[in-house]
Amino acid sequence: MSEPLIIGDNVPNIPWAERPADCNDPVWRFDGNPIVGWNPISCGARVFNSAAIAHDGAFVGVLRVDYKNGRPHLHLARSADGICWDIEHQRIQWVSESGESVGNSYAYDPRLVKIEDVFYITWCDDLHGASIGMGYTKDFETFVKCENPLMPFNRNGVLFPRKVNGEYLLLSRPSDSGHTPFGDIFLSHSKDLTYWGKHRHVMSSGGQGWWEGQKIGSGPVPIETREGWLLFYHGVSNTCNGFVYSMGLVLLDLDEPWKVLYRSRDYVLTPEKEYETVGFVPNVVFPCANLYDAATGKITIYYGAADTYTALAFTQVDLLLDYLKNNSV
Ligand code: BMA
Repeated sequence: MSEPLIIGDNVPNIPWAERPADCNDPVWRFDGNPIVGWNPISCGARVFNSAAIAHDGAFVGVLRVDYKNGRPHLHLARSADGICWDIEHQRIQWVSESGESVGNSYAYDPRLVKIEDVFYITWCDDLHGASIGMGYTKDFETFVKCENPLMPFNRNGVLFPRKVNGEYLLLSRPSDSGHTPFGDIFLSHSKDLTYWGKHRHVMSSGGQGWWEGQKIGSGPVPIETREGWLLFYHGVSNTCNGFVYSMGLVLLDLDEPWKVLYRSRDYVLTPEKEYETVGFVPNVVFPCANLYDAATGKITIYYGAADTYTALAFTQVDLLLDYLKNNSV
C-alpha cells in the first residue's frame, strides 16, 4: 500500500460522512448541521468560528461564545464524537507566564494546535485594537497567556503544527480595528514563539476570483501532506448587501510555506444553506478548525455559519489535491 498523503496522526473516530452520490464538489456538508444552535449555554447566545482538536481518544474544543452583552469569549468544551459538545459555563481563565491572573475584554476566532506536546491557542485579542492573542495549555486546566506575537492591527493568526527549518511559523492577516476592507495573508518566523520576524507575503486577496476580492484570512491549522501544506482560508466578496464569506483552499510549499503551489480558482464552500445565509450576520462560512485521519485521508472541517452556528463539512485529501491541480488560478 502506498504511503498516506497526510503526514500526521491517525484519528479513525473523527466525525465523518461519505460524499453523497449526487455531489461532485470537493467539500460536502454534514447533514446534521448545525451542530451547535442558538443559546447553547446560559451566558452565550451564539457559538461559531471555533476550534477543535483530537485528544486522548476524544475531542477538545476552544469555542467562540458570543455573550448576551455582545462580547465574545473563549470557552473550553469536550466531546466524545466531535459533534455533541459539552461546553464549560465559565470562560477560559488565563494566567500570565509569571502566574498572575489576566483578564481580557474580548476574545474571538480561536485556532488550536498541538506543537511538541503543548496545545497552543491563537485568537483575536484586544491589544489597544484587534491583535493576535497567543497562549498555551498542557492539560486543558491551566491556560497561560503569552505576549502578543505581533503588533496591532492583525487577525487570523494561525500557527503551523511543527517547526519548519528550525523555526515556528505564524500566518496572520494585518488589518484595521473594524470591519477591515482589505487584507492579505503573511507568514512570520520565530525561534522561540516570542520574537517574530522574517515576515513573508503569502498571497493577496483577489486574483481572478471576485468571491475573494475584498480580503482573505487563514482558516484552520495547515495540514501537512507529502505534496505541501493544505490550508483552508476565508475569502470575502463585497456586495451591495455587505460582505459574503466563502472558503477557499491553497497548497503551500513544504519547506518554504510562503510559496503558493496551487490556489483554488473558485470557492470550495459558500453560504447556501439557511443556517449560513440567515442569522446574526448573514452569508458567512468561516472555517477555524480541521481534524484528519492520516491513514484514510479523511478531513473534517469546523466552520462558523452566519456568525450564529457551528457546522461541519467533510472532504478527502486525495480529492482536494486533484481538485487543486485541476482548478487553480
Ligand atoms: C470578521 C470576523 C469574524 C466574523 C466575520 C463576519 O471580521 O469578525 O469573526 O465571522 O467578520 O462577521
